[in-house]
Amino acid sequence: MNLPRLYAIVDVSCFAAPLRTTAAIVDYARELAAGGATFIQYRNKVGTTREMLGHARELRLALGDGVTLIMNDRADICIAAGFEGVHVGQDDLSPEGARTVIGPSRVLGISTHNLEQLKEADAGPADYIAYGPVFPTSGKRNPDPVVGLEGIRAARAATKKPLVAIGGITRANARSVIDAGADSVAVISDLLSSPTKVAAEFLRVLV
Ligand code: TZP
Ligand code: MG
Repeated sequence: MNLPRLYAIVDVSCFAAPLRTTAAIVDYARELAAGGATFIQYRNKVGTTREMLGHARELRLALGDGVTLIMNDRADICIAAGFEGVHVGQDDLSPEGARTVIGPSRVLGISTHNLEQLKEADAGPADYIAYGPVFPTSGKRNPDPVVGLEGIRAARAATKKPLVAIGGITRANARSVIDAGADSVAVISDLLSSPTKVAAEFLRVLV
């Protein structure tokens, strides 16, 4: 698979309670797509399964074929909403379990936070491997230790699978992360202020 340079994450935690509507979440994703984002993850650590499926179905309806949608954590909701893939972490379904649920054709990604986890993921069925946090982040509760650009270089040396860097990535540091060997940068916070404009800026600095 060929990952685009920007992997935009729509994190429902970033939408405060009265604004946490399906319409707001769909609009935000549309704005990302308008800026050129073609690979978008839906991440919901705060809502119910019903809410997740409701948001996900609307996202799939609203965004055209040009956008690949990845469901965080939940292979079942990925299938139910017609998403193109699922992203699992170290505490979710194993990559093998997730692959069993989604089948051979959908995209499978996994988060890893140290070289041991990365090597294990490299030997498994994931299509791409995320590694981080690269920099300090507020996008995750209890984040693992920061791996730095040195960590990305080490991860690059340890896998030939597409490598996604995550954690604290901004327009200002994204180029350095790609130069260290990542294929793509996953971003939550830096996109929030102005999704269309910022997504386009990421893609401009990452050509
Ligand atoms: N995994 C490692 S860091 C992170 C996740 C989900 C959050 C990234 O968010 P931000 O705001 O781009 O640092
Ligand atoms: Mg997870």
